[in-house]
Amino acid sequence: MASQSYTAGNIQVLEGLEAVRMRPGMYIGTTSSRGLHHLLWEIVDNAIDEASNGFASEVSVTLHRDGSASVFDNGRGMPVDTHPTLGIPGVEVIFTVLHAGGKFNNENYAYSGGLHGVGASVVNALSRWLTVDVFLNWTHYRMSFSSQTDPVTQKIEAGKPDGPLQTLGNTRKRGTLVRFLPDDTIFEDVRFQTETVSRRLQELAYLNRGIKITFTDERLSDPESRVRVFQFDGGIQDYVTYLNTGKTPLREDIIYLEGQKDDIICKAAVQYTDGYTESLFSYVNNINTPEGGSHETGFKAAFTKCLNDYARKNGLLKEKDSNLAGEDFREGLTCVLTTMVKNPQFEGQTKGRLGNSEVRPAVEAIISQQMTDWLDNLKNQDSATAIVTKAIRAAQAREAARKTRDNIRKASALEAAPLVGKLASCTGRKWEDNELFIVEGDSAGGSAKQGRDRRFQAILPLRGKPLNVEKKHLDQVLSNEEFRSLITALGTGIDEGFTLNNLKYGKVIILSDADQDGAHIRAILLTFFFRYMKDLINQGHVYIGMPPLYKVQKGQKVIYAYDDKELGKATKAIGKGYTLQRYKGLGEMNPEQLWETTMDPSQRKLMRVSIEDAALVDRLTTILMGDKVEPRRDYITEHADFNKPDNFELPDAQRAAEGGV
Ligand code: 0RA
Repeated sequence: MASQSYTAGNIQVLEGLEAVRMRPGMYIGTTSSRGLHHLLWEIVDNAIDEASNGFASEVSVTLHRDGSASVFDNGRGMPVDTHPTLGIPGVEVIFTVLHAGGKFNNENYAYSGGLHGVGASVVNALSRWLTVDVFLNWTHYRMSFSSQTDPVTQKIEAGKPDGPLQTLGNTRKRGTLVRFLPDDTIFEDVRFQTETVSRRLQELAYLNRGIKITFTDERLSDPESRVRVFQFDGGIQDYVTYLNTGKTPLREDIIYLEGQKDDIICKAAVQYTDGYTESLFSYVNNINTPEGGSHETGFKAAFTKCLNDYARKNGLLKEKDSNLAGEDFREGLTCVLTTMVKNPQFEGQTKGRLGNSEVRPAVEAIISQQMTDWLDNLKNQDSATAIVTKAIRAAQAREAARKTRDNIRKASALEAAPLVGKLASCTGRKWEDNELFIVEGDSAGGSAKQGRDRRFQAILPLRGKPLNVEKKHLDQVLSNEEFRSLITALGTGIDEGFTLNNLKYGKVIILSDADQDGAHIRAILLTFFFRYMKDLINQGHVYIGMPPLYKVQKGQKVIYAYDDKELGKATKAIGKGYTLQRYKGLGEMNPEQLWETTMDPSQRKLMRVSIEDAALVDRLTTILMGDKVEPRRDYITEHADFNKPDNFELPDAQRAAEGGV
């Protein structure tokens, strides 16, 4: 990497700081837990940029017991010399002037995180205090900032320097250490989530080959999980191996494609499994693009074309055969695609799609050339043939599925004949208000049918365990009666034929027992939605109903408890002489109880299902649903509880009490 001389003069100055506290949402999107983590990502991204541009080899992130977070990199050290026009040290500019930073003149850093790049000053503005230690030229410098109340106006001014830049002494270290305490008057919740941070750092370590990222959570007492080190010398190839944990690869080798065209760098790692689903994870400047965009389009076009050409050239496709579809070549494919782009434009509702049109032809050219080389290589002929053979089979299955799907569409046009006797529909006309309960077992289904409010609650009982969709082709899923009922009931169609507009229920609620079997059924249903109706989850329509585990009763007074902690509270509240009932299953509750505890909107607890991190969910569904037992058992024992508190929907009554909508 170029060793130009960097001075504070390189930093462009655009505007002042105050605005950030007035409208934090404008800068970090939200003041929820997500926004809080955004602060940390901002500082982490800067450190990773320093490393990925070749100036640092290590990044350490620490969550401290006082609630602060710190990020260290062993890079060049932020500039401490005086800014030519502002007359203050470079670090001070970086942390007090909005939009300061080399990121705006693209000279110092070739590529940097586009979405998070709001600037370190935003982090300072939203922190109680922030300190930066710079180790540079054998000297240890420090500057600290904090919120201060103006003695005259009594206004809180955040991010003010506590004093001038200090010189603390000599050091042999090199780099930058930033530590900050998020302001609890701004954020709803100021606790960093161990797993959220850990996951993101692991992802960054995969995406930035070789960088050693150390994560320490000093708040944890368990020495095993306190310190985690992420370093992957195989980069995205290691990422693909990780994503395929629990899957069976078709071939051992991972196809690795890499190239640069103009300013665009593109890398892809691809491995086929014997499964049927497509898992393509794309990134731009280290930021996930779950909605795809021009880089994905370019990749897919090149990949499909190269493989079709290969199939023809080698007689696997005959003259009379039509080309295979892109999706046929992506069945069972796991791919990580990462692109570096200058000035990325993120589009779409969640800014999850890359808009830059110049990226498509560049990626297409890089992948075409690289993939052609790979296919031409003699040692890859077996793998190439296996890929084409698999795609041909996928095309046949797709045709079979299309026929079945058409049949289902015709069936639902005939007033959902196959549903008679199963679905108890509701009378309400407003789809948004209507709820579909998918209930485990006929007996619980019966109670639910009797206990419900039929004006807006529909019940679909499921008999036995549904088909495990992870291991099945779409046409097999479609010929399964339980799933057909579900698809017909929802009204949306499935997979390519899915249209959210036709959804008949605002909430789709999975109701299964709080035991192993129940969890399994829930996982199968979630996998089904995840694979074939992803937007149902993305748009927040899927919920998990939470039946209580205990009923504590004394005379007329009844308290339901949903876990052991609540049970403790309940028994204390109700006093001596209570009776305790433990529910083993939904089927043990009578209709009134089921209504009261699990279905009544004013009392029940629902958990909204979200796809925070598609890569994680994908890996989890494979581990939980795939055919390898080992990773599944390991996962379940490690993470017995994957209900994230963020996702709880409070009962209406409680919500009103807490002043929510
Ligand atoms: C030299 C010049 C500039 C910044 C840095 C070094 C630098 C920034 C960070 C952020 C985290 N660690 C760092 N280490 C070094 C200013 C010009 C620019 O922002 O590109």
